[in-house]
Amino acid sequence: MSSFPEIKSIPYEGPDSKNPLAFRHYDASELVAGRTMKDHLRFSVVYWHTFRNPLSDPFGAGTAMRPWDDGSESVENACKRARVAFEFIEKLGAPFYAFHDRDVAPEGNSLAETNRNLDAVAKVLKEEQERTGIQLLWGTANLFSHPRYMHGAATSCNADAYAFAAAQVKKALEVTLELGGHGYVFWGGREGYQNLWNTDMKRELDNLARFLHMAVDYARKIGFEGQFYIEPKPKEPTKHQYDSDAAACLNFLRQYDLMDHLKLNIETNHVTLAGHTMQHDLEVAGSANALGSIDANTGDALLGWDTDQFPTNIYLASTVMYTLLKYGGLTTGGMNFDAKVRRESFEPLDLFYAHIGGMDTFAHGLKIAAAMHADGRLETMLQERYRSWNGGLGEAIENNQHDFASLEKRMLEQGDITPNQSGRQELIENLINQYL
Ligand code: XLS
Ligand code: NI
Ligand code: NI
Repeated sequence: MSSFPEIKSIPYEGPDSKNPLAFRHYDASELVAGRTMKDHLRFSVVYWHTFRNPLSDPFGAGTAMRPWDDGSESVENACKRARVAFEFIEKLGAPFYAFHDRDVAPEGNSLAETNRNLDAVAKVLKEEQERTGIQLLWGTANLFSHPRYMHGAATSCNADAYAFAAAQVKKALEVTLELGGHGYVFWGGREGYQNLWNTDMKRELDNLARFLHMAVDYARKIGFEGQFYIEPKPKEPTKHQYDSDAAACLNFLRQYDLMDHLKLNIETNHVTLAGHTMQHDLEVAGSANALGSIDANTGDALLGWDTDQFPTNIYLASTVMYTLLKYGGLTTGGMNFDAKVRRESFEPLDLFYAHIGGMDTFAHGLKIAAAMHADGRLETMLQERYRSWNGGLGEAIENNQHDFASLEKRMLEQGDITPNQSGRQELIENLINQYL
């Protein structure tokens, strides 16, 4: 029985379409810069928001109307929900999905029972993947919802909680492997602190790194070849999350010899919470060869928390795609909609509108970004700005042929610098608007 009987599948109808249940820009098979849109964008639907979020807020109960869900924490309900999820993703036409272990299957009364529950639902997920061709972008473990993780998981003060988390990740890795997952994400749910007076930060970070090494070792041992990622976020739920932004994550990975194993999964709303632009963190990750995947959502400039809204801003999407293309595009990663509909958008149909909007925004952004690269004027202006480094003094400095004494000698002879040139910011901003 269909849970979305009024919807067949979302077609591509082109920019002039007035049909709200059609794509105006996302045409999976259209070639852009030599690659299909499907391969460029690698869209992924998240299980936790789209199928598990009740749309509650701190002031009120959930509003989500999900007729297929009986609200129970039974394995039967979980299996049924999994079938509905695949009907939705298939009709939408997204090639990937992502989940936490506890999104798909209920926690049991013991770890053994919980693992059995997960195996039972994973069986359904596998059947549905085979039926539809939809693939698992990445798996992950929820190490933050259960009260046992009140002090964190891999950074907990309680060694038993650490051990439980290890067992949970071991199982999540096995399931991810079984489902052919392309990757595995660590978002540090409660890996951070509320108060430094009761926190041994050095010890917690050492233990977190040890945990990640153990995860990578185990994954390789069982034959998992997917990409690992960590996902920066500065706060929420803790006051300070250790993986606070791309630069902090890279420093951590370098310090603990993990750069070969993990890339970054950058989420728009997290980056803005950290006080940066998405372009900033993508550059930080990209220039360190660690740009792995994107959690595509957006925050609200007037609200200081992780509102996880669907992305609809074409300027932002074009910027993201421009930077992604600059660094070679997505390979193992994807454009994962870590986003939820608003509490007032409680009907199943709203899930379609939300995803169609997000996919079209990024497809549109991709076309704009590809045009910007093909035209090349932005790149030319950037290169122009650094031309003093392409020969003469700049080239000699970059070839390490100078030291402070030789540079002083040169400036004493010259007296002062050659005049600076304009940065042309306004001209560049005007130019960008020409492509939109
Ligand atoms: C929470 C995170 C989370 C991760 C997966 O803010 O975005 O949803 O993406 O654990
Ligand atoms: Ni988030
Ligand atoms: Ni996320």
